Amino acid sequence: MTAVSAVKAALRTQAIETPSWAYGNSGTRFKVFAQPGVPRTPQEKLDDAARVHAHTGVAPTVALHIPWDKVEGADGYAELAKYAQERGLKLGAINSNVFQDDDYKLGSVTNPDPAVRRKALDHLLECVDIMDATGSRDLKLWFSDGTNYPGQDDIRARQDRLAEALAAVYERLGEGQRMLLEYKFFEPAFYATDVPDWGTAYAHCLKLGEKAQVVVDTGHHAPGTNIEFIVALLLREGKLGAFDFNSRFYADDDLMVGAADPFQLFRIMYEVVRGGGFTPDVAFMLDQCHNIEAKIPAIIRSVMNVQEATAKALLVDGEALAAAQSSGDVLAANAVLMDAYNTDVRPLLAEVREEMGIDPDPMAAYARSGWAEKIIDERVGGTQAGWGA
Ligand code: PSV
Ligand code: MN
Ligand code: MN
Repeated sequence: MTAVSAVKAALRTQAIETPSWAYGNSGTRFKVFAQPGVPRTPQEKLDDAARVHAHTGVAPTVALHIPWDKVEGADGYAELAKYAQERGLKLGAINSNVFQDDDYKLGSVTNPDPAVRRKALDHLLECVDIMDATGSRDLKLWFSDGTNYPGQDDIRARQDRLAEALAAVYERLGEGQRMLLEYKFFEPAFYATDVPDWGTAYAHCLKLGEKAQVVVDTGHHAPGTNIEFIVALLLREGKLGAFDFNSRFYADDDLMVGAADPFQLFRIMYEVVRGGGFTPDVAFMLDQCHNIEAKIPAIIRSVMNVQEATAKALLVDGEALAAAQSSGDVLAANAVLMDAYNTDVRPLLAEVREEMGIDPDPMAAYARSGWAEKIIDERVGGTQAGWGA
């Protein structure tokens, strides 16, 4: 039986990164629903993120998205990092953006035009400059590149162009910096996406070296994909760099992680724990948009959902499971896993929070804090995350 004290100690070390864009207005390509009180600046996004960390105790870093979080001035990013630090936060992954410019209609780093490729590469290199200023470890790369029609461009040549750009970025990485390559099986390209799956991302990262790691965005798979298998495999190969957590019913829905399928999240976290991935070497990030629900409480709820899945994964009785597996007792093995999944871990997490000196009920504590009312009063004309613009 796993010692509860060890489970609690592990939960206290958990770190979940929240995305700056989740605090801003967002929507679908049909409509952005503006909410009162949303942040108008990167600094205000950090103010909100500080509330999430204050109430959960496990959300100490915030991912930035460039240019959505662009700040001016030679020392702008260093000052933003200081602003974060003064609020008990650190800046996390820098997300690049080579998908919202007319020039990228036929692709960014895989575009047939060398001038467009150069422009995209310059942006990625600028993101590494920003990492130097913010002290961020990770550069996250998601490419919308791909083609809509068979024959539109040469699939192999596009892979060569991608490899060339990735190699140039890799060369530029400093000590302690990494690049995280994210895959997505479709959208916005519909015929062939240039980084559609973990295998493509893995092949590029393997060639580049150990500073290149794969990101698993839980929303970026075809329905029915066994994501925990991918997690187990990447961890086994030392190539799992990070998660982008969210939930999906149909496609890239970006709903609250653990909302659509908490059992899947548990299975993923079990493979993380089993594979030794519950360490700072794997970044646990949210990549979500809150279009119709209030943003800060939705992010708090998401963090709690990841915590609950983690607690259940840590509670799996490894010895009993191994014994059942080696004796071929299928039902007993499955029961060990399900016992952990069916445990109500909310009282355990409430105790963990009390031991950390925070309120055992983060949702209620936030509701009582008055922050939601304060930002509605003080902030007028909040910004859009960047989606649906
Ligand atoms: C687009 O699918 C996406 O959601 C990717 O998951 C990126 O991580 C994110 O946008 C931010 O660029
Ligand atoms: Mn993502
Ligand atoms: Mn996505």
